[in-house]
Amino acid sequence: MNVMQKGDRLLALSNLGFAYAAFLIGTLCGLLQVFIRNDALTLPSWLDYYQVLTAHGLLLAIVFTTFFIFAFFQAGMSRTLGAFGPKVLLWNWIGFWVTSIGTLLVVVMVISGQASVLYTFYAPLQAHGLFYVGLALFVIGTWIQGFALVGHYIVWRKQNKGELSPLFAFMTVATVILWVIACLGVVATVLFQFIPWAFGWAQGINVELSRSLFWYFGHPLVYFWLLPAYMAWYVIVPKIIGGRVFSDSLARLSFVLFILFSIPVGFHHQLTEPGIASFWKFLQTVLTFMVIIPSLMTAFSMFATFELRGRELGGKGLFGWVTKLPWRDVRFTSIFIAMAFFIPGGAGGIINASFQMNEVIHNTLWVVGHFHITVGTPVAMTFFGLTFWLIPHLTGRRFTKSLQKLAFLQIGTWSIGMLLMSTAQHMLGLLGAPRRTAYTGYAHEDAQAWFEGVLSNHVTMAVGGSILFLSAVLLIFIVVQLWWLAPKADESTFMHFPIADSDSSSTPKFLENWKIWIGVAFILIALAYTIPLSEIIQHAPPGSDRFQTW
Ligand code: HEM
Ligand SMILES: [Cu+2]
Repeated sequence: MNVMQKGDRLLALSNLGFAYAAFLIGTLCGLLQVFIRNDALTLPSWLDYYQVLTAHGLLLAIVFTTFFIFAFFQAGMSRTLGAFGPKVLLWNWIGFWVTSIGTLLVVVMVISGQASVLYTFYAPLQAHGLFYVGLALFVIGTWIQGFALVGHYIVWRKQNKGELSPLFAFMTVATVILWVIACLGVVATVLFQFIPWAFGWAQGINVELSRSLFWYFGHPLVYFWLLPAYMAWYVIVPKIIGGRVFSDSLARLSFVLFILFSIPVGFHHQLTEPGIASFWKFLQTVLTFMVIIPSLMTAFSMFATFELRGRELGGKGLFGWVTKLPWRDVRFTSIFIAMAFFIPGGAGGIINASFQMNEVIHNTLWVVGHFHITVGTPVAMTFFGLTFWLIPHLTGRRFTKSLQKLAFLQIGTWSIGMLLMSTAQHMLGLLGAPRRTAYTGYAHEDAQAWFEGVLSNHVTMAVGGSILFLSAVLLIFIVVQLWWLAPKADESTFMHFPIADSDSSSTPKFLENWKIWIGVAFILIALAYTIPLSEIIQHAPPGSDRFQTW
């Protein structure tokens, strides 16, 4: 069994520390938002709602997730394929620093009030040029870290010719491939459209092209968040509960399908936009729904693992196995609750992606409710669960009984807070409350009355948001304890964090033939995007001027 070296652990911890710093500031912004929207708080004149909201979206959805994901990948790759060589370690560090510098540049521009463009930075809103430079550095940094991990994998494959790689490594490589292909869109729009435009080297900007390139990236971005959470579900949870990976080939196939079906689908975020013929929206919507296949494969494998383990432990009858699962282990329970949130989250996603129903919820608070029960809980709470076991293994400290109790309190409050906040957001959205608005007191009084229900109420949303923020602070407390203060663990145990063994003896080799899958991915992308993008370029209206509304 591999033992993680000190350098590798320091690297993972650095990414993790960055992630949680962003998490604390980001959730504080969230707290401000719920009070502003409910008219209980007015910001001082030097701070603007859209500045806060930009920080919230970026720090949580982009910075927290990405840094956490790389911490997880680095720890897991070093653990499963062996310690990083000096080159791999060096490139990981270079990547980490480039990502960090990009992030800091973006944050400075947002704080100085020159980039209140929200995390989607839609043109023709225009931020300071350095904001886009920061974004570009961020992406390049993640690519460097990603390629360093792929390099580590290539070395392993050379040394183990003809063998399938461990499941964790396979999934990491799949996620990095998805990320690199997805980022091509955002890199293209940032480098060739936003930077020349923001620095004044080019006059107008093709708004529809920039939005389309953004969403070419923006949808697979959600799979870049989800796949690491699925990795925890597929390869960590079975180990924690003492079970086994249900099927190695099914797990690999589902990841391959996620690469194929998560990219050529960005138009489902643009269903209300003119300039894209409805046929292409239809085609991409059909491809969107294909993702249900690997999603249900994942759900099936999880429950198969749970049931097999519950029966092994003596569970009888149709559901007797449920009670046998290790509910008192917070590392399992947190992730189980995270999965449960994904059931309404996924169902809501089907609604959002449906042409006609999208008309009802588009740009309303419903959407905000939706992503808080997808990325904000299933992904984030899986990461919390991972945090509870990852940090002790990186720092050599013990996850004591009292910390475990606090962790239960933390996931409990996060669940309750999120249920309140997201239910209120879904309901308010259905009744027409817009998203991305500070305070909606301008509506007609009859419409205002719709927002005075028990659940359809901005106050309910604020109560949920406050509980969530308390939960976030509690989590930071636990992180600090596990990092610096908890009692030291026994040397011999601490560096082996749990990763389930999987049996790949009957897994077909072609599943790890990346050339095939990258090829198929590009064919699908070309089918879905070539014609509509060339139409957007050929029939473009005059480019738009710069707008700064703050
Ligand atoms: C203390 C916990 C949190 C609270 C109170 C909170 C609250 C909010 C509120 C009220 C909005 C909507 C504002 C508006 O549309 O006017 C919002 C937007 C958003 N939240 Fe959260 N949130 C929290 C945690 C999270 C987490 C953990 C994530 C992701 C990992 C997240 C991601 C987002 C994103 C991406 C937006 C959209 C930003 C935009 O429209 O540009 N939030 N949040
Ligand atoms: Cu999407």
